[in-house]
Amino acid sequence: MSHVGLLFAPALLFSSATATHAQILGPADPAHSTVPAFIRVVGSRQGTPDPSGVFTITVRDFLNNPIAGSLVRLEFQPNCTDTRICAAQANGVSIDCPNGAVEATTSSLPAGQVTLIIQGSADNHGPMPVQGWPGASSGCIRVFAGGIQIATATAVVYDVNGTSNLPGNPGVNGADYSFVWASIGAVGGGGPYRGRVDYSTDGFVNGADLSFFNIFFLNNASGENCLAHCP
Ligand SMILES: [Ca+2]
Ligand SMILES: [Ca+2]
Repeated sequence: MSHVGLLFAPALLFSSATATHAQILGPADPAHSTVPAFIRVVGSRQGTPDPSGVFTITVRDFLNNPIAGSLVRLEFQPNCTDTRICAAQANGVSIDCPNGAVEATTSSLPAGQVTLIIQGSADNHGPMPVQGWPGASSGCIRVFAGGIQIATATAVVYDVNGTSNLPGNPGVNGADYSFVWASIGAVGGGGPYRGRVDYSTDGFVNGADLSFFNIFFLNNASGENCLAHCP
């Protein structure tokens, strides 16, 4: 019996060490995880998501160890009141449409990272109020990893009238330019900050944002967008 006990002892030790290691790798720590402060919600061209919308989230624990296999969830609703994500997203991005959220899992190589592009629109259309169309300020996207909120991010949106898209009506076009121009003018005239038009991602809305939008517009990589959106 004693021989059997000796034979099993190393296996028990290894098992104990593995369990301890697994406990160290979690949970996600907001202070050590990395999330961009601004996330660009874009369209597509010939079915390919606009690469200018790409961003990376890195999930780490309190010892700065990257966590692979962590489920990252970005909740646009209920706080991003003027953003509507597309009902279908690119490969690797799952969608919880009724709750206005997307999900993806961090990889093991590079460890703890997930790289995404999120497609969607804003829902401005019709006559603009003097103060500009209503919408979210900063930090409306809530970002979770493994069920723990690790950050918030501001949603920047280019297809500002996208929920009124019809077949044959492109994503980002001259109509959006006019809407953006008017929105920025409304903020300049005393209206509240709207994250969707902060294209320079500096926390302010002014003429510089129109220049940044123009560069994006001329690049024409979001000239198409989805017709079906989530709530
Ligand atoms: Ca549009
Ligand atoms: Ca800005």
